[in-house]
Amino acid sequence: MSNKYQLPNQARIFQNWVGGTWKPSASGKTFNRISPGHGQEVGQYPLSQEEDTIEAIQVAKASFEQGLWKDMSGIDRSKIVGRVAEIIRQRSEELALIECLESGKPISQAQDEMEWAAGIWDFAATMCRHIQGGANTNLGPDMTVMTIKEPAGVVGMITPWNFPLLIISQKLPFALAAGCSAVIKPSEMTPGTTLLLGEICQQAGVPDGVVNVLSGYGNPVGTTLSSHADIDMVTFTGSTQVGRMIAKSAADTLKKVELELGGKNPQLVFPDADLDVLVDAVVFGIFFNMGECCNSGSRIIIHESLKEAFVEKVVAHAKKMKFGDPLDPTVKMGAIINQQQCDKIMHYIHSGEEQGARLVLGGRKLDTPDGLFIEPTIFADVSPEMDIAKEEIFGPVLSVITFSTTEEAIAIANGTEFGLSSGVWTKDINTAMMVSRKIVAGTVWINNWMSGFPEVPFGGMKQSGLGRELGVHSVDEYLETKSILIQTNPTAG
Ligand code: TXE
Repeated sequence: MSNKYQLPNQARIFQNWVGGTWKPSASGKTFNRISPGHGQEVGQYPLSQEEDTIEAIQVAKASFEQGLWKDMSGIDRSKIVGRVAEIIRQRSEELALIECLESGKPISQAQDEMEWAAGIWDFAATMCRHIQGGANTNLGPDMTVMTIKEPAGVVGMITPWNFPLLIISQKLPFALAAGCSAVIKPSEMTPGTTLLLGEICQQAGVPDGVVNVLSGYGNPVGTTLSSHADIDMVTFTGSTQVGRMIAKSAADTLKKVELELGGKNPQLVFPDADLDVLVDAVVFGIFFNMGECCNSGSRIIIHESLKEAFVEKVVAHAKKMKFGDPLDPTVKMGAIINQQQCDKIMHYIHSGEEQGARLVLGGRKLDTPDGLFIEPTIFADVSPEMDIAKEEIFGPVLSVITFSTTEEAIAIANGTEFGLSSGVWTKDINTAMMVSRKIVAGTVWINNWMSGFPEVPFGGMKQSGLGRELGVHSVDEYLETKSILIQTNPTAG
């Protein structure tokens, strides 16, 4: 099979997107990105500082106050947001290649991600036409109250490296549907597609200044966004640790805060589950995107009667998965994002061995000259108090834990600081529903893992986040409610 995706001969040069035009950083300084799958420089980006960030905030604020976007009718905003989806599809090969090279993810998964992202813009386009408030005439004959919806203002958006275009597409189109302006800081590992999204928005018809994108580091760009008085709301996806810092920093100016954070997601497997269906979903759920996924199904909590059969099947299935060069269209698992993340994953693998878990697959970092690869890794005989059972590894490491009673399974599932996603595998609807109600998590998948639709809300309980993305109510996160109380027949005294 010929591969239309090739490693480019030279790094692509990117600029910031501010006020509808490409701009270097004020200092002229840049930083670069080495592809984790090939060890080659693939991008150069402006090293933005506080002054670049403040300039972008002022541009966004001016666009908001001028009302070029927020005062446009929902009908017109809907057409423009829908055109963004079309352009993402038209440019999907270019965008997928950038994501594959910057992140190390397999090209086939990068292609799928472009289609998911476009699908979210399609959905958000419909939401533009559903922004409306209410009226109350139940407060006496001379009192009419209107509640109207207004955009929250200028939104700072800070995103991670694991699904760059998808994650910004869970935020920006809904903010645009609400009428907001935005300043966006993608991860310093993977800024390329988000910078291009600024240009795509302009091509679709978003007025200049409404969408601004800056490349740079968490400090100073992210910290300026989370603390600046002219940012009305901050939305963040990333680590729980940085999420806490952002919430604290936003507190000084009492911004709205929306956070999508980490997960240590359990899948509960009951004795009547169909092991063949389950094994396929488990392998996908843990090794998809190299396990660098907040929704990674990293904990299997399985009834003790199924353990040995499950371990045998899951290991055999995982061994069939091809891993290697992210540009190979048949590869299912590519490179780890960077050396630091590799070290973190290897630290957890060693801790699993030291704390007495049984390594049944993988466990090694491969010494390739130009890439950061860790084998698909599975641990059996994991107990709930081990670090690999409690902490987010964010890598291709599956932990298999056993239970004997349903109460015990639920207690193990709920026994971490996280509450993002979860799963239940059983043919018994009573068990499925009872467990779903008792698990503390924003999502429960029954007999599937990681299905998702723009229509379905997504987000975390406990320390996995604040607020929800996607779904028909996601636009509400970017709206303020104003109550207007109208007295008719006013009388003195
Ligand atoms: O994330 P960070 P990193 C988890 C995962 C991973 C760990 C570290 O466990 O191993 O986080 O990854 C910006 N103020 N997840 O270091 O640091 C930063 O520049 C404002 C889970 O990449 O959270 C980037 O744009 N912004 C996760 C973004 O925050 C700051 C996805 C995310 O960076 C900042 C990724 C600050 N003080 C990693 N510090 C998920 N839930 O999907 C950094 N940033």
